[in-house]
Amino acid sequence: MKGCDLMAKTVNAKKSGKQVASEVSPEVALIMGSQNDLPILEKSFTIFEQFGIPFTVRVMSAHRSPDVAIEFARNAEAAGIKILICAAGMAAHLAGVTAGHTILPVIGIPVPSEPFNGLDALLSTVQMPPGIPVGTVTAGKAGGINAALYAISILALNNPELTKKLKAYRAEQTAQVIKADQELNRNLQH
Ligand code: RP5
Repeated sequence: MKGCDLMAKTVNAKKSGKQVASEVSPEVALIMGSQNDLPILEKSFTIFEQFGIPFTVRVMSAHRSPDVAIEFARNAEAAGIKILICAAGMAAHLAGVTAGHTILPVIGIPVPSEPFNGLDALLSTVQMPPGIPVGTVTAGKAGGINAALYAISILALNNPELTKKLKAYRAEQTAQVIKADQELNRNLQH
């Protein structure tokens, strides 16, 4: 999957193994502060594709293109977006600035970078002043996965079909751990 091909495109659920452009309105907006943050958000793409959630992907910086980021946040609700996910590194203000311009839930993913390995982005994202919350997830690629799953759990509140898929996802995950445990013990006995 080439990130630049995806920028500013609305994509829908995986069909026949391919992401497809869609007329369906995106439910989730995935925003990254730099295209260098793409490897983190690609983890979210995979989860949303798996669950059939339409999403849009943008590169918008709170610092380098602040007007674009703010305009997007202001218009998101009217555009039918339900949740925004923001991935940014260093002095990561993208999620906070976005949250300041919309009442929609905003999930922040801190992106690790030199020299502080994401601690800077974590604190910048999570330490919001009272009144403007950002739901902050794990830094890095695990955060890409968890941000998507967290967004899906919010969307599932009003979507029984999605709830079913989420429960199946968890059950499969549990089955994999149990299988790994059994295999490990089988191997150790030999
Ligand atoms: C942040 O600054 C971006 O989210 C990125 O993680 C970091 C560095 O940006 P680049 O110099 O890699 O574009 O705004």
